[in-house]
Amino acid sequence: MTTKTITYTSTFEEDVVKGLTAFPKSLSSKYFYDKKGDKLFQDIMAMPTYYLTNSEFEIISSQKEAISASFQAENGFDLIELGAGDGKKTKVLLKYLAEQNIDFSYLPIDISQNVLDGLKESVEKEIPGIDIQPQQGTYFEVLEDLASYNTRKKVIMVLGSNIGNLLHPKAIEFLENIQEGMNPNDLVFMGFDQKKNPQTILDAYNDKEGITAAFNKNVLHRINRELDANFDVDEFLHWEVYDPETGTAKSYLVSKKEQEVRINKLELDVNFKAWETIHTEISQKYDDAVVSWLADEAGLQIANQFTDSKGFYKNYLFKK
Ligand code: AVI
Repeated sequence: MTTKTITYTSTFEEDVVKGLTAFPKSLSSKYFYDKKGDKLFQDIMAMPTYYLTNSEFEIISSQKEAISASFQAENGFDLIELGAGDGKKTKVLLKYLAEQNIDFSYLPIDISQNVLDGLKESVEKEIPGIDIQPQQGTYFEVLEDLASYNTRKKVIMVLGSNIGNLLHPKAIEFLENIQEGMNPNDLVFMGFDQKKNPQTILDAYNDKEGITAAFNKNVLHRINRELDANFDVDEFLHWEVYDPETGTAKSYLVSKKEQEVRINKLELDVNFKAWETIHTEISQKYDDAVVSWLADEAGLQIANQFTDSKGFYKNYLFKK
């Protein structure tokens, strides 16, 4: 018998093999975000049922004075934003800081140079004179460099409840990596979506228009395109569950029938039984006790918190 060894040319390939040959099957939500996935996520953020955007926008708009006051330092500060995106919410804060003549630099960090170029252009147009220094890279690369940004106070900002896509041990690791790059006066300003009526959460992740379904299924389109596979995407259902006890929302793709999928580039055949699942994403919802536990595990403390009028969402300020 001869066994063929395939050398994987990317972690995407490796993760697809691992995820689709495991039981139960899974694929990481980080692979949702190609060009089409980025656009679908923008569309999700614009849906009224995806309340996270409006809640965080309300917090920043209505409490910008108090938020800015907590960031300020004698020699000014560097506002480092991880996963900057289109900056819609951040711009409200940046505008306010600029209007108050507060001394700060804005360092948006994103994996996509495209996103950063667009952001720089729009920020400079809307806030003339702002000191913006985009940095391209993954969270991991940037966090490694964080300790070297040592000239003045750092405020590290992560909006959008992005931390919710990590299981608790990974979330602690992420917070710990940030903490390790912080000096005693540095701060973290981070959004955490809160536990609430389970129906509100299900509606946010299972819209009638099918935008979230398309976002979830995009990972299959991506495998088809990039790894020369033949997923019949219509033969998979988007399915969302929310456990109000743990606060974990989970997304699945469910095979509607028994089927075999060929992934040519990986020389892999994947068999699905009828109603077999691929777990694709978690979107964790929090309360104060859990956030305080995560912070504590990572060597951080909650210094302040800001919430919206419905209590749907919170931005916490952490210190070392
Ligand atoms: C980016 N992330 C925080 C979003 C979330 O809410 O988990 C991604 C998303 N998934 C489905 N809808 C939005």
